[in-house]
Amino acid sequence: MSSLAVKILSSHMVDGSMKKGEMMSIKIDQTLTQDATGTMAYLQMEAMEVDKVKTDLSVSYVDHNTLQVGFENADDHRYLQSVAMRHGVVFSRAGNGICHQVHLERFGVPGKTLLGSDSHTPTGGALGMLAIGAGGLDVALAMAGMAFWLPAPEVVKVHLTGELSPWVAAKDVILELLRRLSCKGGVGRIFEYSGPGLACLSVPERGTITNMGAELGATTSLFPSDEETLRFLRSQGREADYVPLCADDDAVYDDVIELDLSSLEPMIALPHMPDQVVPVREVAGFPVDQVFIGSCTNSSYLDLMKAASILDGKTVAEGTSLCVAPGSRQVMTAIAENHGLAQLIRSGARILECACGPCVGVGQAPCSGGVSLRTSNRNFLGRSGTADGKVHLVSVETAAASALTGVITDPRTLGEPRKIAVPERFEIDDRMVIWPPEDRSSVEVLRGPNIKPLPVFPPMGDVLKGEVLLKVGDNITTDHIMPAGAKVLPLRSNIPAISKHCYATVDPSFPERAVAAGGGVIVGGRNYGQGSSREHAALAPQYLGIKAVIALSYARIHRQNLINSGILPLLFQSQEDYERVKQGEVVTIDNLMNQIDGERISATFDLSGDMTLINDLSKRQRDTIKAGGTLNVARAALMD
Ligand code: MIC
Ligand code: SF4
Repeated sequence: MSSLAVKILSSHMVDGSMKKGEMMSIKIDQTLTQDATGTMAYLQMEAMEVDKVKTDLSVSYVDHNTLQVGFENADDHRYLQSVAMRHGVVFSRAGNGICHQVHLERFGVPGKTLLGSDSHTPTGGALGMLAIGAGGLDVALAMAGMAFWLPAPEVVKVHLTGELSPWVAAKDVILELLRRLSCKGGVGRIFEYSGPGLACLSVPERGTITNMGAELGATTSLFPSDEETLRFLRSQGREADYVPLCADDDAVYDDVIELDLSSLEPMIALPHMPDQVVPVREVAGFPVDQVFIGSCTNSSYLDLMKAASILDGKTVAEGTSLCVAPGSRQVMTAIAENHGLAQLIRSGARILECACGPCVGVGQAPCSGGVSLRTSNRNFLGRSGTADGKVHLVSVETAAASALTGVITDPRTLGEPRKIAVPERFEIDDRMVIWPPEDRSSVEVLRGPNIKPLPVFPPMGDVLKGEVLLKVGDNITTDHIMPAGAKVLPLRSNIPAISKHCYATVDPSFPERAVAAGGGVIVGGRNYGQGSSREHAALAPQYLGIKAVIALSYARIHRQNLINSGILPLLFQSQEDYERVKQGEVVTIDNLMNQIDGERISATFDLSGDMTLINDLSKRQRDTIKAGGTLNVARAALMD
């Protein structure tokens, strides 16, 4: 009677309960980190004095901060490589590709659990693995051998029937789900794909869908491990990793979504949320300044060869810039050998290195107010590096078609698509992956000046008193709280410096005001902290003295990152209460150490009066807040 998700969860369960809403913990088989979150994760792991990682496999990727205009990123890379070798972590060098693409190709295993310090870790669900995104500290704990705690999720079956029509892609499947369910629609849920429609989706196409399950707010998404999985693993020389896995025929689900693939058409997410989805034909004809093909969502061999076949023998429109970033060195090599790279270059595409690049605002920012069509997964305001850039999310087919015409173009206007054969076996060359040595004891961990020590924080006192330093609305993303981009990303291993950029696009005076006030409180609306797993969106507020956030609801990863950082995430009882609170007033919570054990917390606002707030933390989370954050708890536990 079990779904595949429940089978994997229960075979890895360590503690807690699988009853919806309660907390459960699972054993983690594999971890991944990327450089932007990894420096913190390894600093935290070092602080826990872990000698060798306890997972079956932990991989450290360098794919985000690959632009080296100063020493900072290079310092980070050198630290990451040496700390990996010291502690038994596999290191994927800069140039080898984007973590999710490479992990799918080289390391993912059906039926295993993967925890990654990146919100798109669920990409691994394409292989039938239970792959979850988390903050760096949770990943550090998993590397230290501790179980991962999560709220027991609902499991939703997505039943696929029919077949995708020509020019309609896997991207359109997930855009359609975002249109139907919105960016909050997946919170607390696992999406499990099944049905006869699976047969037309290869593993990388499945990866596009599981990748963007993150934009639904889902805990993760997964596909069964079937003939397609075997074909993919064989193409990677990894057939030995194959195990067939699927749900029981009579599996019970919390909800079922029916999706007839043949009814879909090309879709586009309009600025500035991934769920602002409409059919491409409704906006066709609008001028496009820039097209970007790449990111962990759409940078596989099939994706890039599709783009090449559309662009073959033609030229990118005069007023449009096209940039292309292959997802991995394997993809880049294969498209080069099969003439796709030459076709792209001849068409005028600007080829970038195999990395995140424009997706995270590192290079290729569009012109002011520019329309950018991207195959990536996020289009939050300002994320492209241009404050008023208008990022739209589309399939590779729509992106390539639009690059040729210079206007938003429905790819169905292109005629017959060419058939693209995917190699039965890719060239396997893992020379850019470095395995730790047998004798790790003599490895020196190299810290350049960009690697700053972790700030240490005392536990919270018994009275929480502070000014409401900032009041924000619904759907605040981690990009609002802690922007990415080429200027800020190099500071990821330097909390004091990065904190100065906290809330930069919303209220640049926030960091200074917070320091002047000696810290305080943030008030948010619904789905507070959606988007990435970056724990800097909690570490920076913690550094600035933020003691609590009070919001209407939270995104899972950010909520846990707040708790890990010792920041109390409380809830308003109603929209009215949220509206009553004013920025600038002072909130006091007395007797906190007792109150925190209850589900209701009495607070007094000096202008709005008394208010009851909701505390939905588990016992473990309450203890974490009392101890001043997870690092303090973990240190104590590991040193026992
Ligand atoms: C992103 O897509 O926003 C990132 C950059 O990959 C983040 C992680 C980070 O901020 O380092 C994510 O998605 O978790
Ligand atoms: Fe990199 Fe973009 Fe994927 Fe994040 S979403 S991992 S920045 S490619």
